[in-house]
Amino acid sequence: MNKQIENLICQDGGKLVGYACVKEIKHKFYLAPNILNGIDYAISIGVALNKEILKTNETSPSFLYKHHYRQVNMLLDRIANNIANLVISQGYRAIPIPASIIIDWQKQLGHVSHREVANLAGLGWRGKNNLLVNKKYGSSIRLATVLTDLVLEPSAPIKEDCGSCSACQEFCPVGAIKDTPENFDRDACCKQVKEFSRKIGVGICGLCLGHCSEKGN
Ligand code: B12
Repeated sequence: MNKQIENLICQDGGKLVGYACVKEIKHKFYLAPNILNGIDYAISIGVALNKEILKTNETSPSFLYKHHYRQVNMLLDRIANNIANLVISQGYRAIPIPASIIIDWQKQLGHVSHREVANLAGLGWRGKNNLLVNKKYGSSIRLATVLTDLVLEPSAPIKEDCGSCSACQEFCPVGAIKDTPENFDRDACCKQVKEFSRKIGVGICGLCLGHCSEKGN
């Protein structure tokens, strides 16, 4: 089954895949317990962002990036849906979690933290910029998750961190990136995203993501 999952992800344009047991973190998911009953595993999927497009985010997010962001979200949702259908066709349950839906605007929460699942599934580590950082692509990746009752052998977690690299830090317009991910200033980041939305009509940022080393697709 793993091979079939990986082939399908690859065929659809996904670059990263990992498996995790989410039993210990599923109480944090924004889904009713009856829906999560028996659902203890997750497939984490990563799609790499286009390096050249990220370069257009010099001091503010570009319209090219805004379009790319939407397209990659659509791609991730399609991949997650296709994977869920594959798993369901084998007699299991599967729930594709959308790449980028906020269901609690006050607390800024999605159904599931894709970053936390991806971290458990060995896709990367938690960077200083509070993003999931992958060894090959840096943080220039977007993520989706498929929850399932199919028992999957968990991938080995990556025991690394950003070390002395702080390449992203100087590009954050509001200084939200500190020396540890725990100290990341989420409120300042949120405020800046709203500011970009008001000023230039692009309600995302992505400067820290594109300046995570020179990695990317
Ligand atoms: C709401 C939201 C935002 C809000 C608030 C973010 C927030 N809550 O931190 C705003 C608008 C500010 C925002 C900004 C951005 N976002 Co955003 N956002 C989301 C969204 C939709 C929900 C986040 C959520 O539910 N958080 C709930 C809390 C509990 O989880 P958490 O924030 O992931 O992590 C906390 C805990 O889980 C814990 N933790 C425990 N273990 C681990 C392990 C790791 C690896 C991490 C990072 C954390 C962590 O620490 C964190 C506390 O700060 C997710 C999609 C999703 N469903 O995951 C995308 C998502 C997190 N965003 C993403 C991105 C790329 C961005 C931006 C770069 C903008 C952009 N789109 O270009 C910026 C950068 C922000 C930053 N440096 O952290 C990507 C991250 C990809 C990656 N490589 O990590 C996601 C996963 C979307 C996706 N489908 O790929 N975002």
